[in-house]
Amino acid sequence: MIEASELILNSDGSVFHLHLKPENLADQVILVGDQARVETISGFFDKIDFTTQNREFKTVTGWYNNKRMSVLSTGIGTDNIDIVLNELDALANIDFEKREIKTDKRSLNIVRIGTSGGLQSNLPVNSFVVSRKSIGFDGMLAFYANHESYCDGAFEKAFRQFTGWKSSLPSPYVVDASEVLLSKFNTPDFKTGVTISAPGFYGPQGRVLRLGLAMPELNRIIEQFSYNNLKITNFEMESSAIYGLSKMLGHNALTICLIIANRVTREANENYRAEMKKLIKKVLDVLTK
Ligand code: R1P
Repeated sequence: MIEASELILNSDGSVFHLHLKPENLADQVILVGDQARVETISGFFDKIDFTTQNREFKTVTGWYNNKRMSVLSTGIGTDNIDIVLNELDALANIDFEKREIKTDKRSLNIVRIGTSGGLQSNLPVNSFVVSRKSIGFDGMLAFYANHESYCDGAFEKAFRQFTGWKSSLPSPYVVDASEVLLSKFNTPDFKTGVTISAPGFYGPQGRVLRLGLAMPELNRIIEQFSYNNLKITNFEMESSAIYGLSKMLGHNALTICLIIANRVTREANENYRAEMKKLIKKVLDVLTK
């Protein structure tokens, strides 16, 4: 029995932050950071069954190409992802009436469509990047027992050594995407890469406005790093926790990002919404074909 304080349900029976009941959630889930992107995606739906919002967590469940899907906004950061992934899993795998874990487990397909900054000069603004692996600078997964067995320890070690990682910073963790989802996006429209999730937009991604950095050369070193022919391609703020918690809870996860800035060439496209719409349409089509 999971106590009321550990799994908080609202008086209407919905889960505490997401305000969803189990029947509101489709097996195909699309996560976005921005609430406005939920509207953009559900604008492609043929039919809408359900809409709700609490704080930054806005959800629309509907149908695209005869497939039911739920699109929901997570807000920014892996701390929000801890809430979203745990509550999505609770909706799928905990009986809310008995407050017990179900014996038959439901596995969700979780695809994040995000924006991101490029870390290689050959990755122009407006590219679509699928994250084969995510590197978490955020430290969130370390709060969970046995998380190491879901991570790529050899990659982590090589990265720490190459960068001269400072022990005062959270130790980076590395988790793989779902192979099943990754294979669907193996087409010329998408580049594949390795994505860092940072626990901040400025210092943790090497941006200097008024404050100096603990590791001032880190982005330049990251650009040089390669391991088993994999280069680090981009920075965003959610994938590591999505990949880590999905793997631990038995869900499939993949992140696909539109590159809206390149940190090496110093370009940015702040008017990215038309390109984002193209990416959304492509992803929806791949997921439903
Ligand atoms: C930062 O501006 C936000 O944009 C990126 C980052 O991961 C972070 O959430 O993704 P979204 O556009 O999906 O929010």
